[in-house]
Amino acid sequence: MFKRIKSVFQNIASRVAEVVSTRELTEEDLRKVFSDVELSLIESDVAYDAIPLLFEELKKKLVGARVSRFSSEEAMELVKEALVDVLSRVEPKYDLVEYIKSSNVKPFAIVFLGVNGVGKTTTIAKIANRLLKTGMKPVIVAADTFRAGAQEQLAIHAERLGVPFFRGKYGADPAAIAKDALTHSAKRGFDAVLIDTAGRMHVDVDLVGELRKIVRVVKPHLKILILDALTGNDVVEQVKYFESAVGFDAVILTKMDADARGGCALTLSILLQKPIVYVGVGQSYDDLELFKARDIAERILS
Ligand SMILES: Nc1nc2c(ncn2[C@@H]2O[C@H](COP(=O)(O)OP(=O)(O)OP(=O)(O)O)[C@@H](O)[C@H]2O)c(=O)[nH]1
Ligand SMILES: [Mg+2]
Repeated sequence: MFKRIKSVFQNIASRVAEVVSTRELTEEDLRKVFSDVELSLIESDVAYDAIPLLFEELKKKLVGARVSRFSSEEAMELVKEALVDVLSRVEPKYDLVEYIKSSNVKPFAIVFLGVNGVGKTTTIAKIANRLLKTGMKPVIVAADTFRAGAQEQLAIHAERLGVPFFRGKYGADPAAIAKDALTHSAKRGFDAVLIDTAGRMHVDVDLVGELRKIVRVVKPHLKILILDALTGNDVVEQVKYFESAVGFDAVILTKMDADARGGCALTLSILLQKPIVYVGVGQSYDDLELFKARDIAERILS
């Protein structure tokens, strides 16, 4: 995991260590280090636009720093703390599932958004699993009446988890299905309604209209954008796209376990300004973890 970004940050840290063990680090020193590693940062999926901001953040912590002589460990620690600061910008204040449980909102409606294949359906199953474990009763709704097989896939998860499942005919109005599911869930005392939507490609204007309608009709308490850590730089485009299509409140970053580059989380922590409520770390239901800035910084600089 994170092999690429790891080697870039180890390089930054050792270069910083070299300086701070003899004298205070200047802005110029750091600029030099950054210009040397810029390409490697980009190759690790750190978005180009994120680099100047990353520089500014590290500058706050590192410029003027001085450690005792020959202590490269202390210098590493400084870089790690700087990284924790950066990643903390997207760390959630609450565990979402705990938050739903403690809110008085019932049923709590969440619409999940994201382009094709990022892991929406899998993540919904993971969230349902987490809700079940805290004693809540979720229902799952397939508001994807577009892609063949989408509803069956969700139905299989629902059955395995023992969670009620709502679906409509192919081509039916997803907003109407979602609304029905919500009304039904309110009557039956369910705690949360998890709404899966069709994966949207950038060019699909019709699907944008459909998404807007779902949001207008359902009035979800949360809209969560699912992003795939393997997407690379396009992740920034996806954020912009969904922001302008319907907006969203939080992100779940999937496939972190398979991410050899590692820059995606860093890019998001700089450009997103919304919390990453969970990260996906595998294909089974329990593979959903809280986003913890310190854990990730430690994985990068271990
Ligand atoms: N390794 C790993 N694989 C994941 C993770 N999350 C999802 N996947 C896999 O990614 C693939 C796509 O996941 P789906 O949940 O079907 O994605 P989707 O966004 O619903 O796709 P569409 O409905 O086609 O838009 C599946 O093979 C999942 O098992 C994760 O955190 N780690
Ligand atoms: Mg799906």
